[in-house]
Amino acid sequence: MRSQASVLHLDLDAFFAAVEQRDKPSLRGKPVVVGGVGGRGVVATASYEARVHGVRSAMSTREARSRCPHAAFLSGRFHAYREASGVVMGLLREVSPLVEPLSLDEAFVDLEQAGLPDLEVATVTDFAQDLRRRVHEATDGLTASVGVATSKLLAKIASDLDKPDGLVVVAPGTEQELLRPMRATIIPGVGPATAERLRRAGITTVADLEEAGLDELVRLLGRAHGGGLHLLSRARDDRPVVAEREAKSVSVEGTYDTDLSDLRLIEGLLARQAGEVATRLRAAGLSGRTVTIKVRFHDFTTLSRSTTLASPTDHGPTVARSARALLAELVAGPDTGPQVRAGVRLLGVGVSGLADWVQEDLFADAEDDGAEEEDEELPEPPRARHLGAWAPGMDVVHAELGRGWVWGAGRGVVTVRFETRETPAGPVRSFPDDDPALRAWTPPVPEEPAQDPLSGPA
Ligand code: TTP
Ligand code: MG
Ligand code: MG
Repeated sequence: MRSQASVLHLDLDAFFAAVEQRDKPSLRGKPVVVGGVGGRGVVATASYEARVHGVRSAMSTREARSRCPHAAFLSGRFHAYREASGVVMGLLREVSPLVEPLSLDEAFVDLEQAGLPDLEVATVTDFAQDLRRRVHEATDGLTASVGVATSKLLAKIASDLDKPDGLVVVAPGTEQELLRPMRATIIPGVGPATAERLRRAGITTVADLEEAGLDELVRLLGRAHGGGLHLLSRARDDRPVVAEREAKSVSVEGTYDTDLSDLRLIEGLLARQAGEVATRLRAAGLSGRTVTIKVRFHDFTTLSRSTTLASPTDHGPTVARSARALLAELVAGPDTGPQVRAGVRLLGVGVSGLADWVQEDLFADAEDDGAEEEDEELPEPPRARHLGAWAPGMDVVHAELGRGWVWGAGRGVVTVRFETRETPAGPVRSFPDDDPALRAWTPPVPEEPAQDPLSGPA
């Protein structure tokens, strides 16, 4: 454990919902729920106004609607969340070269590298307040909660203690005092199964963990897990803040007795492997952005091809679609095409660049309703499919009335509220849902300019 409070953890408040409230002035101060809005949708997050009514992440949208019927239920806008995340991470990297993002809305920052005059509690407190103010300013109004402590464990716990819009600095030497009364589940690695096993042994709080001691924890949970918990329950945590986390990956591959040359068969096998990879990702609560295929030819040369998605996925059809596109590139290649046709003896699919949380695929509702995971015909990208469908919350632009967002749609009518981040709360108007004056709006700046060779600096 460090002797000074030099680890900062920042987490944005009600992130997706806060971005929606920022961009939709009429929803500020109101209950907002972001998630899958269809019959089997799940809540990604809720504004604090909706949480008062008991709405929580991962709850079914159906349940959320019954608890808070007057909330605005919005499907997400990932372009806006990625943009806001980029602004915040950029700001953090300005204050320290050592920033470790954990998800779109949270990161550790190593303050030893931040060039502060010292790391006394008063100094880091002022620094953290200033950082929160700068995040608010740079994002046009999002709030962040921050924890500062001697370790990652305590900094992350601290950032959650005074949410939303809070700051907690844990003075060095007070860590165990803070942890003792907390539930054992506050310690990472104490999931529901471990918690139940501990509970049966009479262990429910961190103080109980501490009293149990190393031998008892090892007996209950095994050497690695028990040993780890023993240390963490005593606030002993030396894990460094690392800027580039090792890209973990999940992959599946198969070798074949006879060389495969039937393209349809190869595609089918890739799709099946993609499904297995996705199942493993979901089982581990992981998702990743980079999809890779690996192919070994009849002459044993092996090559791999990768592609990077706009957002992390753990969805079989999405992985399969990317894998198939990569295979198509190989087939089209002047050198690789003939090799594929001459026969393939190993195939593999992997996903890497894993997030340690599952980013809800907010558009997955419709896909999960069908049996598309097994379907040979892969679906269109969800985003494109839904663009015509006027999903609630999506950005639109009207030829005369300008920009707004879809308030609701159905029975051939789409209702739009005309307002943006920069305007006051705006008026609501309805249109036939095939009105040619109304179209989906996407941000003007390409998010990955590298993909478009023509969009260099003018
Ligand atoms: P969190 O930081 O866990 O939650 P939050 O920012 O919405 O609220 P809090 O104030 O408690 O920090 O997650 C960040 C975003 O990640 C969240 O806004 C939506 C998304 N998310 C999901 O899509 N599914 C989930 O199950 C969770 C927990 C989050
Ligand atoms: Mg958050
Ligand atoms: Mg978070």
